[in-house]
Amino acid sequence: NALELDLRIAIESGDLTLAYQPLVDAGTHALTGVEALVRWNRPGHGPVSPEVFIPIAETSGLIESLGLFVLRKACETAKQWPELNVSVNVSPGQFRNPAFTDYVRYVLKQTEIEASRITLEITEGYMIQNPQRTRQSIERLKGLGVKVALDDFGSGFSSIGYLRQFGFDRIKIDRSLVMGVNEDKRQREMLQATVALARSLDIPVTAEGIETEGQAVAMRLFGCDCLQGYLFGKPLAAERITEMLNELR
Ligand code: G
Ligand code: G
Ligand code: MN
Ligand code: NA
Repeated sequence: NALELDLRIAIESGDLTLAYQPLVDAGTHALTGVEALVRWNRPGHGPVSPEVFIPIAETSGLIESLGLFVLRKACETAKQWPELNVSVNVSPGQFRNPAFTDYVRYVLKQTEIEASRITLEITEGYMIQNPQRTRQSIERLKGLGVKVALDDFGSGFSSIGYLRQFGFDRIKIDRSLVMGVNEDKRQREMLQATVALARSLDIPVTAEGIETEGQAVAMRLFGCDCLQGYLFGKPLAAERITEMLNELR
């Protein structure tokens, strides 16, 4: 179909861009990293959300080249920001590919980025279907020196058991949970317990979707060491991140 064809052309001609959303220290609110988020301005149509085109890339065999583009671009850009960690989303279709570790190794080498500054974010859906292979893939990726984070925790079927068994370096609490932290007592208690549990396994926790000071204070109090959300910054062009760093330097 037309959308798929346009997407194919966009990937081949490098017509996708990345936006970078600030990640801040929960205590000082200092910028510590960014999450890369892919953007596509479809000619003649305007911006298309990754929520729309990532699933299309998954079913049409484009996810590998799209993912490779995003990873390479994020690693190249990260070289300008030696003080920041850079997170990159990995979709199930990429993660499922047995060659995924090989191409991560290749991009790390090609871009000469320090592997420990890269975090790969994985959502839980795939893990539950293939726990054994997931564990192996995570181990191999960690062997390359990159960090691996569990994204969108609490949004679906994630079980506490996975946290321990898969060796994640970090978990990211889903925005849908964080939203209600100061409104609903039950949700607040569940969030608190979830963060405490991750902490008891020595896994650092990021809270996503922070939009108010109240949410920032609460999530810090519960033990999150890193915060992300519109309160600290929307996804921004790379140039804006560079400007922010220049003001701090
Ligand atoms: O950037 P935005 O908030 O519109 O992202 C919507 C969804 O698309 C989120 O779930 C986000 O994780 C996902 N997404 C954004 N960029 C990428 C990417 O480069 N790769 C993958 N696999 N998912 C992405
Ligand atoms: O699934 P993932 O966590 O990768 O999704 C990232 C998406 O969440 C991005 O599309 C980003 O635009 C969106 N996002 C980030 N912070 C906020 C926020 O504070 N509020 C809302 N509504 N969306 C956010
Ligand atoms: Mn993410
Ligand atoms: Na998320």
